[in-house]
Amino acid sequence: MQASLRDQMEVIKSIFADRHCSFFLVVMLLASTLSLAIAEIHHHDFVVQATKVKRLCKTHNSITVNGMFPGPTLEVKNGDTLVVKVVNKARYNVTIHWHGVRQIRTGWADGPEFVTQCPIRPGGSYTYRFTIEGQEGTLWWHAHSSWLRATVYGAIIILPREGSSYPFTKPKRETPILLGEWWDANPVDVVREATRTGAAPNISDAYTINGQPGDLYNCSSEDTTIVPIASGETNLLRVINAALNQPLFFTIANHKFTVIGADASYLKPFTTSVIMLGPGQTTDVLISGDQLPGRYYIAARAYQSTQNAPFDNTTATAILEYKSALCPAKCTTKPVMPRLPAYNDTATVTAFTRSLRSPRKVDVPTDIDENLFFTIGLGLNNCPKNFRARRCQGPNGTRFTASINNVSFVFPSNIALLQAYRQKVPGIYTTDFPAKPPVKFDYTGNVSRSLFQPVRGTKLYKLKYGSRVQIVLQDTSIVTPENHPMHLHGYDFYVIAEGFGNFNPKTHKSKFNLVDPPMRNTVAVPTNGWAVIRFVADNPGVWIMHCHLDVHITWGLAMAFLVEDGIGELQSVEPPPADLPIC
Ligand SMILES: *[C@@H]1O[C@H](CO)[C@@H](O)[C@H](O)[C@H]1NC(C)=O
Ligand SMILES: *[C@@H]1O[C@H](CO)[C@@H](O)[C@H](O)[C@H]1NC(C)=O
Ligand SMILES: *[C@@H]1O[C@H](CO)[C@@H](O)[C@H](O)[C@H]1NC(C)=O
Ligand SMILES: *[C@@H]1O[C@H](CO)[C@@H](O)[C@H](O)[C@H]1NC(C)=O
Ligand SMILES: *[C@@H]1O[C@H](CO)[C@@H](O)[C@H](O)[C@H]1NC(C)=O
Ligand SMILES: *[C@@H]1O[C@H](CO)[C@@H](O)[C@H](O)[C@H]1NC(C)=O
Ligand SMILES: *[C@@H]1O[C@H](CO)[C@@H](O)[C@H](O)[C@H]1NC(C)=O
Ligand SMILES: *[C@@H]1O[C@H](CO)[C@@H](O)[C@H](O)[C@H]1NC(C)=O
Ligand SMILES: [Cu+2]
Repeated sequence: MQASLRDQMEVIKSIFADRHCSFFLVVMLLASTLSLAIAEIHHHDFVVQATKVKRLCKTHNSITVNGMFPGPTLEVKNGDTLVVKVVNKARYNVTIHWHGVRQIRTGWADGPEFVTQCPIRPGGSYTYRFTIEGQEGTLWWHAHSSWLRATVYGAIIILPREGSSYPFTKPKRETPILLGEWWDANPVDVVREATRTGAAPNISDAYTINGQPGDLYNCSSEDTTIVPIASGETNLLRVINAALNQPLFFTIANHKFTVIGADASYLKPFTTSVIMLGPGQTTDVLISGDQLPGRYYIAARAYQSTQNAPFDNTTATAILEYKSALCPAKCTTKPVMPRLPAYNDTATVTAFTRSLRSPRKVDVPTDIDENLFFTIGLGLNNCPKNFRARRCQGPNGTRFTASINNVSFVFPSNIALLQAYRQKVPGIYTTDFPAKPPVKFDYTGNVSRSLFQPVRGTKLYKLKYGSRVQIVLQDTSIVTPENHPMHLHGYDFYVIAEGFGNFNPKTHKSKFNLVDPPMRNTVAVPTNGWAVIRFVADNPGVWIMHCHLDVHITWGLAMAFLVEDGIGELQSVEPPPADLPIC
């Protein structure tokens, strides 16, 4: 049915082919069901280009979409189709990923460079076409090429479909809150320098809220983001962690949050004064204008789960401003500053993530077909004795690396994995990604130095269409334990349990929540701990799973699933679009 719906859309689109009209209403009578479906097709043009952006007293030639930083917000309804023509006028290769969009059968539009497509070269273009189905809430889009997503990102808002409504009282106002990370340098230079030296990349110079660092930074207070509210109203904040390398705490002075969704899935509402988001994650919260009219700081700063590693310890702020506070004209007092958790407050993170529940009983896959155990963590590559010291500036003359099950992922460089799979091009990848680590060890203990160096490889794990998959994601303490935000493309999954130390199948099964676990696309695996996720492999294609800390994906903390076609067209990947970039 989906295919015929798409065909009808194609026909209607050719009739209404008017690129200036950004979206239009299409009413479709589905002959097969005689039901009335209302879906829109939204056309957008994204021009990737260098733009002068001034932050922290200095102007940079940042790469943006349409000259905007952050980029444009895409607002759609559940069931709508997006057609985004991306034109690359920058001097870098680029791709765009629609983070969290399931891309059922449309893997060609997913975006990760050399996984589902070759990059859009400077001067080139590519039109991403996909339908958002069965998802509501907040997602986002970002570049999936080098570190361009530092400035190439924006919100995706998915409203309930026509005739349906929120599972909570309709908020008066809705505000996307994009948390970002800013370098007083070219982010592409920062990652290239790290790749050359083998050392950890330079830390950022600021965090941002909707592109602005806020009052606590030099040359920034004139442009601090203002979030309006009126006494008595309830507003929805759609919070997105778009930072490259840092999990962030987020809070507002004197105001409580009612958490109602994450990663475009609804949650059982609960209240808290602080939330934590790993990069890639989104959280929807309601706030009420129930405090004295005035100005209150909204603040974001680091949750730092590693010890002895340098990190950006600055604080981004925006201002929640009551409309009756008559600001800025008659506003003299400084906004109220919230108390933030300590940088290393893992207990607060644990309390928050343990509060996440689906609104009701959900259909968690049981009778697991694929029982996977993945160790995730860092590593160190030894350098030959006579190797130029310039290239081995990691700890003790090594180079940093990272891996899953001791395989450090190497991306192809002249074809995308999905293309290689469909065109049966040999020699690009193998399908022997290990289902468990090659060596059993005390993952979170004092790990022997002899285990630090992983092997490199482009290994995929093959899944039969429809198989029920469980993955235990186990952090290791190799080099340092760390909270890794693990993101799976093409799927949402249930997070059925998490804990600290080594996962123990005998004792930890009793902790599994098979009733109302939260559904996500990115799980923040506890530092020196583990998380268990489950999903049904019902979306054919090649789907990367990776740590959403860009520094870690750069070092190889990734792998990919190859999900085979099922039976018939509706269980198969669509043919590639004619304009799919080739290498
Ligand atoms: C990284 O930081 C070092 C030390 O501050 C600086 O010399 C270098 O230029 C920075 N690299 C980039 C690419 O900004
Ligand atoms: C802000 O500027 C002052 C004066 O130029 C300087 O001393 C200080 O280091 C700067 N602070 C930050 C956070 O850059
Ligand atoms: C942030 O880190 C710098 C450099 O390590 C340190 O000097 C400063 O005191 C730290 N600031 C805070 C608020 O922790
Ligand atoms: C967090 O950091 C503080 C100060 O740096 C330290 O005293 C405390 O022991 C740390 N807590 C944890 C749980 O590591
Ligand atoms: C580097 O060497 C020092 C001294 O031999 C040792 O204490 C430290 O643990 C080493 N660090 C790593 C990451 O291997
Ligand atoms: C970790 O193990 C090494 C030997 O494998 C030992 O030399 C070192 O003292 C141990 N460190 C700790 C903190 O137990
Ligand atoms: C990873 O593989 C390398 C090469 O076989 C080996 O030296 C290392 O000990 C392995 N590490 C782990 C954690 O399995
Ligand atoms: C850009 O992409 C092409 C493949 O389409 C690749 O050959 C080239 O190395 C890439 N350029 C950079 C700078 O990564
Ligand atoms: Cu990571």
